[in-house]
Amino acid sequence: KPEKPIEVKYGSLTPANRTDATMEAFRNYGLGQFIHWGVYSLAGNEWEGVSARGGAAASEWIRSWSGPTAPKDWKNTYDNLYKQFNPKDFDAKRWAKQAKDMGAKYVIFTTKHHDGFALWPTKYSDYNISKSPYKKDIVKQVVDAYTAEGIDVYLYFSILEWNNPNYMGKAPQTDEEKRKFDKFLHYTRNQLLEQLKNYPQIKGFWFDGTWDASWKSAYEFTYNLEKELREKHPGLIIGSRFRNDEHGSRHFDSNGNMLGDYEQGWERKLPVEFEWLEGHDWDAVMTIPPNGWGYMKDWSGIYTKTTDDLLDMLMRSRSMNGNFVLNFGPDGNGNMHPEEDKIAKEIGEWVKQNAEAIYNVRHAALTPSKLGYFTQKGDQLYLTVFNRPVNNIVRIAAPKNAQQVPTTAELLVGGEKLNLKPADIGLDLDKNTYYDVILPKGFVSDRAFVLKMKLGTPK
Ligand code: JFZ
Repeated sequence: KPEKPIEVKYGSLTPANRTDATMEAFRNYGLGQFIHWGVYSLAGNEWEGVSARGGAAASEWIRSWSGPTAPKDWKNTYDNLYKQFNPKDFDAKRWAKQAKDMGAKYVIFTTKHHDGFALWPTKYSDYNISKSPYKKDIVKQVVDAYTAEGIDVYLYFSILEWNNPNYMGKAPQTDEEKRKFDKFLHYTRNQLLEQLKNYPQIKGFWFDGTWDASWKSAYEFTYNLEKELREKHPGLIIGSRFRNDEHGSRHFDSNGNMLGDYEQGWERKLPVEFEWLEGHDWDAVMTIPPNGWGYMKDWSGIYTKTTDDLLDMLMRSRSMNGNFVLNFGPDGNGNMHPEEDKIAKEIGEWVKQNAEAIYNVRHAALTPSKLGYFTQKGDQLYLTVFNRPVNNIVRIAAPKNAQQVPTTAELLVGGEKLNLKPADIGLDLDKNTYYDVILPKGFVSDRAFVLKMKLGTPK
């Protein structure tokens, strides 16, 4: 953010922290699902001597991988794989049911990843699902099935296309390049308007592949396109990864105003302190393996996040006003990885029991706890305890000047009333006052558990 505002013509088009009902619903989602599905799902992370295995490799990028055992014409082989795309077990209703049972309130679905293959029958390119043996519109099935379950749909859309001759990484220079890239821009606009027209139920777009100099040079076009999309689809939600201003500033314009409705930079990472967010709306998207969003056959030899890891990330996100979006990479037949099935089920069981602490909650103005994460709804305070103290006393710190402090406590699951008392530790240690919640004798919990407290004025 500059000391003095500078001139920005193609800056932010929307106010910070929109107050309309659609955006308010976004803030209340809590948990979302991401799905990466496409031609790369057929290949998984190993195909004909090409390997996208290990910590950093991402299977949806397998087209870009090479190596000594790769076929010479690997990219061409990949670009013809869609002729085998015929997912015999694909059932969008089954996915939607699983997402619902997991507790997801929104889904982000890859309609077209970097390889350019469209999972809907787009009129603007032949490289699409209608040319595969499967033929049917996958995006429509996903949109309909999730909508029927009451789950809001966001469409993932990669701008960057690896095999599109009109796409280039660098800013177009020659007249020929300019002509080609202009074609590409209009093609992109057509596809987006086509999606809005075909799938009017969607709540937003999740843009990706917008980092190249070519797209960055098209700031006037992308500014007008964002405007047009919003006019065509009132309430549309777009993250900060769509475009940049004329100074090349991405996510935020040169005056620090967010480009879009929520911060879209939290990709496989989470904020540590609430203050980092400066009040922005945000979500975090997360893989179960270290990296890799598309189907990975083999999960051995890498650390894959556990249900407890993921619940921790969910509640950490909620405690800082963010949504947590967990990625799934179904295989080429349309089946989730068995481990994903298991995790979805386990998350769902926990989320169902502790829903009150997860949905429609906000950041609580208490001193962050090392034992877990606070969330708040009105005068209800929740502490989800991940690190249970050996003495069974959950000590809570409230700033000395706090308007509201915990007055009563109970276990969220089961409702057992707990003893809560001010902790007079006989020392003026810091800026806090302390309250102790005593866990009942014999209390056991396999996973994190939630303390529900009533907030009131300090005595
Ligand atoms: C992108 C894709 O390249 C990837 O395949 C996947 O779809 C993911 C969700 O998005 O990867 C990114 C994009 C942006 C960042 C990191 C990885 N980023 O801003 O740090």
